[in-house]
Amino acid sequence: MRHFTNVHDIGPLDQAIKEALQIKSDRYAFSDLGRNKTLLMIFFNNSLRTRLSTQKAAMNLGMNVIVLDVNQGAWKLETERGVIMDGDKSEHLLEAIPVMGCYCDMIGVRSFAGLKDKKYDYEETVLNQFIKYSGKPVFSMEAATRHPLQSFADLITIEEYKTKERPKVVLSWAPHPKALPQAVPNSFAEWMNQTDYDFVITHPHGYELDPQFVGNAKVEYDQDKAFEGADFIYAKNWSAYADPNYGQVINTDRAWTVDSRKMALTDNAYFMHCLPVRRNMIVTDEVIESPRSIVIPEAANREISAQTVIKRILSELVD
Ligand code: AN0
Ligand code: CP
Repeated sequence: MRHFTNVHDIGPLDQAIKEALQIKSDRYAFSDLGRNKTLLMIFFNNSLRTRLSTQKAAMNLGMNVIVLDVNQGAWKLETERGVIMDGDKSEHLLEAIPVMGCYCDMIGVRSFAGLKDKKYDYEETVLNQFIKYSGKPVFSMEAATRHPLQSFADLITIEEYKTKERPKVVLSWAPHPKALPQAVPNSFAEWMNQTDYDFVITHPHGYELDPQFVGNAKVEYDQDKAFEGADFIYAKNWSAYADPNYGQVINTDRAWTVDSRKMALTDNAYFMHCLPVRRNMIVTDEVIESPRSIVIPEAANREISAQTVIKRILSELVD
């Protein structure tokens, strides 16, 4: 694997899960693989889990790690080509990217959707520039339309906790005061579509996701109905995808908050969320603190998904 930006880059999922579980059982087995190799992590947006888990994963493989928060200490970067740079941005991404590529063997990039220009976001303009101009393998640490390291960790978690061959997995929209990208739900749906789980998406009218990610999922507008018999509830807020409301908050109805009444409709489902989560907006204290909440083991698996991806990229590096 050279680049990792979506589910298709990782090949057969049963093999990827097997490899991930092997890594989890002995995470230092390949601690020489990354010797004298450097991972550069570039953050255009905030992070807690991705930053820590990816750095830990690289360290488990013996790598050196450099982290750059673009908005803290680096020059302000222009990302659009053709702009007359007479404003506050001192450097263009088209120089910054190949320079970054000089100092490392692979690059992880976090660059969220701007939520203003759907075409710019959905063409993955920033991530693709890293792939094109860095000269190095690139993996996504959440880009404009997907968060594949999260989705891979989610899949590993479901595989560990499922008690039925074909569990019912429900992705539920939940309210949030600020506009959030569609990357997490898009990506989760993309990965779930590659499994044979019974996969259902529920959200209010107006929150339809891009059909390329919805795939074969069943879309159910009645949240209670969607929750019936579920084995896993995966809650997430996202802003509207459909025009003319792209990137906007069109509903903050707290009737969609995941609470104990709704969880009682499920088949004793596990509760999942990628975190960070706003309590009593997305999910009540009671549900997230309940024994069926697996948000912490889910977050712990971020180290495992990152290590599997970095290990595969390292294995194919040509010196
Ligand atoms: C981000 C999002 O929704 O994409 C990151 C989630 C992993 N969340 C927030 O910005 C709160
Ligand atoms: N789930 C996740 O990616 O969290 P961070 O934004 O804290 O990295």
